[in-house]
Amino acid sequence: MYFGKIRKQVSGRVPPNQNVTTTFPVLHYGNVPYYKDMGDWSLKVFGEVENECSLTYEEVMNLPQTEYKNDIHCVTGWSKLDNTWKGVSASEFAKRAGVKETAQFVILHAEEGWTTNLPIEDFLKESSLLAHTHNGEILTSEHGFPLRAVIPHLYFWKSAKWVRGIEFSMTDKPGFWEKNGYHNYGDPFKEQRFSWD
Ligand SMILES: Nc1nc2c(c(=O)[nH]1)N[C@H]1C(S)=C(S)[C@@H](COP(=O)(O)O)O[C@H]1N2
Ligand SMILES: [Mo]
Repeated sequence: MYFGKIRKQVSGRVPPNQNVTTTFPVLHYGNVPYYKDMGDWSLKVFGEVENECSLTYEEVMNLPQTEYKNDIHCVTGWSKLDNTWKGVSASEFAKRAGVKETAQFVILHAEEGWTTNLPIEDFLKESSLLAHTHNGEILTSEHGFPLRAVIPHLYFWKSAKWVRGIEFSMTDKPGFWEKNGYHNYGDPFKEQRFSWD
């Protein structure tokens, strides 16, 4: 039946035990950074790369820009559909720095030493980006201004806000939530919420 089909499609988009919200909740550990002068901001790309580099805000904004529409899924149970993000493709940073073949993991470093980890294949996926804009608006400080990761196929805690460093690593380095009981990978469709899932 027509209706049944539609419903099935919609539910297929939402991972198990998630509720769709039209709001945009704010979730994080620690303080929101408010920048007065973007001259104090930089993004370091380091680790298993040929050319470690530090990019200014202006340099990041002048990199090739990309737009991607996706759904996001927070481990606390909300999903938000149809987010349009603008920013720089994650693979652009890998290309620029010249990632070595020895790199197997990416560690995203945010303000206050907060980190999260993911396999390099997940970071280099076409849908992964470092975004500065959400649904046509520059990110608010609460949502990660000036730059946040968006890794939509994993639970949203992997999408680090206030990113200041992209580390390519030979070894995996569990980040803040991963050390505090969350799953190391975090596939929402497999409900990999906690380390024991
Ligand atoms: N730097 C940093 N990034 C972070 C977090 C954090 O504590 N610090 N929390 C994560 C979690 S648990 C979620 S659900 C999302 C929430 O993003 P939002 O506040 O924009 O909805 O940010 C992720 N990124
Ligand atoms: Mo979260």
